[in-house]
Amino acid sequence: QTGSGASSGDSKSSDKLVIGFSQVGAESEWRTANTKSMQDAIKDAGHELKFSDAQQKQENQIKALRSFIAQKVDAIVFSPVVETGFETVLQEAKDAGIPVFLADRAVDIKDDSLWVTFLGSDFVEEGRKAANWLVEETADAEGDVNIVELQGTVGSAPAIDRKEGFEEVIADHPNLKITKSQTGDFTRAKGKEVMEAFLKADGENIDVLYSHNDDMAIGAIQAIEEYGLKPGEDIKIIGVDAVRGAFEAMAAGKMNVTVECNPMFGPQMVDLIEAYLAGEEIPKRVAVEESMYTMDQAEELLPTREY
Ligand code: GYE
Repeated sequence: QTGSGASSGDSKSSDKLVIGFSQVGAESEWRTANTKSMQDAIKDAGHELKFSDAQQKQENQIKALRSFIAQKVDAIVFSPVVETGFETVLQEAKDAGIPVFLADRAVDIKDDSLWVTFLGSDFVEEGRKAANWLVEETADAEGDVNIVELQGTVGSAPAIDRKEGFEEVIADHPNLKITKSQTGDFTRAKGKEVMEAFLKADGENIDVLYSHNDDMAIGAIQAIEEYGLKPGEDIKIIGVDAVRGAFEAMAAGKMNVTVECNPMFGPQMVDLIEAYLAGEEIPKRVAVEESMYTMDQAEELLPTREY
């Protein structure tokens, strides 16, 4: 199978491609870095990009995908806001012979013929890494460790999976307790707002914040300071993404750890699209490589961070 689509002619796949990219939004530092990585990679490869920002709304994504199909693009890159509800539109893309490449977030859809591959991080593993850090950090703790959780966007793969991985690990440590958990929609503003509510309800009893991304953690850090406590000391802060803002907060002693989720996979995605359209076989799941970083490494690594 060449995958170049019945309607798009013969040797197009080796030349300039038109690629439609339906992005989640611009909710976090991670997201803006990811958008730039994709834009740069597509441009550098000499292809044309049609970009659509969904502003974290599923209905906007469905419209964008339909518009890409109508424009007969050669390939669609799709970062789904949430996991469910995309069957119909993905079937329409398939019927039109347009290959869909899932970027960053997965879908929860049985028929895996509706996309070519999923390139993204292992969010469950990220949740486990965050919890494993906490298990070690609190090894000598006497009594309960009260954790508040800022969840990502409701129904999104990273929110579901980061919660799952974290809970899986702390289940073996009954003194580690999630006392409050709410969505902050992956944004700083919402992270701050929800943390304010957590503090108001239970301020002195919060030992740890587990935030599904760094931006919400950074918002929460502000709330904690305004409340009169020391983030990083009075309340330990765990984030995910490893964006520049997290390194700055760690270097200032206000954040303890961030689990890396690497958004710079634009070149890897373009390679996959080109390979597929050239008739090569592509694995159904491709992982992005990543690590994790602590406060004591922040100053040294900050200048080397790409995002
Ligand atoms: O962690 C968060 C962003 O889907 C991995 O989305 C991505 C997540 C990322 O808003 O900052």
